[in-house]
Amino acid sequence: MTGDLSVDLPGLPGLGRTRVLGVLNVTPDSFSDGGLFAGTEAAVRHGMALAEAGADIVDVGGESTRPGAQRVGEDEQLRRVRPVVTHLAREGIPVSIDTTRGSVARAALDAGARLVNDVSGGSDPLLVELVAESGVAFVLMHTRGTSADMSGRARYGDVVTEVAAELEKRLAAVTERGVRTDQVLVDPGIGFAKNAGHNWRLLAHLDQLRVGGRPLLVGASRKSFLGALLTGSDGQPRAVGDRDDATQALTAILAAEAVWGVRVHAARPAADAVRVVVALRQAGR
Ligand code: PMM
Repeated sequence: MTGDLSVDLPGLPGLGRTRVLGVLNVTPDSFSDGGLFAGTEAAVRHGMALAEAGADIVDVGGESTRPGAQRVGEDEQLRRVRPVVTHLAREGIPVSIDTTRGSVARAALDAGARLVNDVSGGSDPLLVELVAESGVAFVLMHTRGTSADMSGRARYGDVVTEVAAELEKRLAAVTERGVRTDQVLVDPGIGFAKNAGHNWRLLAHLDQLRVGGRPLLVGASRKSFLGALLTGSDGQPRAVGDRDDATQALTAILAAEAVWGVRVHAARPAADAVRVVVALRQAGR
């Protein structure tokens, strides 16, 4: 199965295997690693460690998107992410910028980022314009509403067909504004306006989510549906930091399904899982 693996994106030619995006949240409040890498120096060190551990791309974000999180102003986001992107890009590490704001994306591209990861699906016209003008690779993610109100919007008849239809609409909207289809990666937005059941359904039907024939990025790492699956004998969800084994299991499955990329907190187990899949695929030829 080649799936998304033969697809080239601008600035990110195909590797013939699933890519690992390492998460670098330069935030005090992200749900799994909030506060750990809030300072520039610690963030840069962690970004380099992610790359060394096998991340193909380091995804730098300056605003937590967890349900109910406060919005972060432009100046503060820039203060958080710009020096980190600059430093990592200078080290030759491919960087993506996780932002919904055009101004932040612009500063990150100027600082050397190669991919714009927008969890709002193109809500800021400035960001869409920038992506169109620059021709950079672009992650178009599915969500509904904002982090303040998305939990209440997790209502679907058939989640797979509705998410696919809404992604298609978003894809049409950004291509109408000048983004080329071949710049776009699509992402079902695991945990964004979805409950655990919705997330599992989407993961079980990824083939229907490659809208416009575009490759998939999936971010399931450490998310709460895994915590809920791994409930302990005390009835409590498994703690965030203890969900990497389940994340790794998913990575292996996603890599075997030939998704373009996985967005994960722990790079080494993900990179190892991808290598296992590659070895099996080669042995089966
Ligand atoms: N999830 C989070 C943040 N950014 N970007 C994409 N493309 N896909 C995701 O699923 C996604 C994302 C939230 O997770 P975090 O707080 O662990 O970064």
